[in-house]
Amino acid sequence: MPPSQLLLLALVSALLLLWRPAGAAEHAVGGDGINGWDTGTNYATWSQAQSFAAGDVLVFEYVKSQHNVYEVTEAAYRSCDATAPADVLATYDSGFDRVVLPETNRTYWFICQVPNHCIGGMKLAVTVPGASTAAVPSPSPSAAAASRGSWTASSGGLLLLALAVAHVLLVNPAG
Ligand SMILES: [Cu+2]
Repeated sequence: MPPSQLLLLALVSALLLLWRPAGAAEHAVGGDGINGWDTGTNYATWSQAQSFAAGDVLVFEYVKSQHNVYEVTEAAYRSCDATAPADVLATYDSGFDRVVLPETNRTYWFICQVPNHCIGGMKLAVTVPGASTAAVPSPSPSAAAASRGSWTASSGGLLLLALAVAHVLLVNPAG
């Protein structure tokens, strides 16, 4: 395969990774792949690099029976102790768990409940921000949709630009 085609492939692949359809985004916890949810990932760093909106989906992917996902209270998240039933809000153990973040202005707390895994770092806090001003409790659905829409439009522009560049490179290969 000539270098120009490889470049095009790389460009398209990169754009596909960046691409998000309008509406709810999916977040592969810890990155794509079967070991996204494991003991070797810094989830504070991962979470800070994401931006979450109400309706977004967390996807926890891991080897079933080696890990699990417990949505817990903040206290249980901080102590890594989810033995009190009242501290457990939801549990998942399919190995491919999709968890919707329904509300704005709320932090969601997750741990792996397998012994010592939470202490070992398998704990995730995700905050869905509220409105930017304190006077408005939550953004209206139309405002949120408009903001998502413009984001998608700018992605579309980026895609077209990159395709145009790739086309020029293909038509006039440097080498
Ligand atoms: Cu685990």
